[in-house]
Amino acid sequence: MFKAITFIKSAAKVTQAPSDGLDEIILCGRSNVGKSSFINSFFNRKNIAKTSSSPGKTRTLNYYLVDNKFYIVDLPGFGYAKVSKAEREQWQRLIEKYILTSKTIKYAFHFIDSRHKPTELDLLLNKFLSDINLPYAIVLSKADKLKQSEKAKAKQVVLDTISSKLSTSDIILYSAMKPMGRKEIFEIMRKL
Ligand SMILES: Nc1nc2c(ncn2[C@@H]2O[C@H](COP(=O)(O)OP(=O)(O)O)[C@@H](O)[C@H]2O)c(=O)[nH]1
Ligand SMILES: [Mg+2]
Repeated sequence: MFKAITFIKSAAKVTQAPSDGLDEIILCGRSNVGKSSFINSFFNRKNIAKTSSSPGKTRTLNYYLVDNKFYIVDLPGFGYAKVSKAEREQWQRLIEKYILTSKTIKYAFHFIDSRHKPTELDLLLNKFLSDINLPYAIVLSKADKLKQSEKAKAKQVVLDTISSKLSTSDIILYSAMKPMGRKEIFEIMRKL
């Protein structure tokens, strides 16, 4: 596993991103899907990323440096109903601009709650990622809440709804509470 993770900064604008040229792996998906919990659990640090039961809190790009080698970037969550449309569009522009202009983003983890069907916004995000040819995997979060029989079904739902060249190995069941999905994600990061 990785040795150290350090919170570096929150950037409200693309221009505030680190400029050291290190590779980045981005975490994207809806608010409240478990992105911050992923960072805390995967890197075994209880509170390095702030988690919240009231969604829509992450409004910045949050940079975490791993082993002084690469960044994990926690992106603002999208699709939370209680923020205004204008505010949501502002987030979307920030994310798209950031992904399109960065030369250091090497991979994306697209988080989807394993208990729910991908939303319209998930389909848009997936299309965006495949259109720009950024390699990615789907992380089906909160998989501890699924019964054994529901796990394969959850993967199948993603394969059926998201029309792209995904294979089952690109869909990872993850839990922040139980050891599920860590090896697969570690392997992806290690290869990068
Ligand atoms: N059961 C369960 N709950 C989770 C898991 N990951 C996150 N949560 C809960 O989901 C809520 C939102 O998590 P958070 O990490 O803040 O989501 P974010 O908005 O995507 O960063 C919190 O109440 C977490 O405790 C998980 O793997 N299993
Ligand atoms: Mg968060």
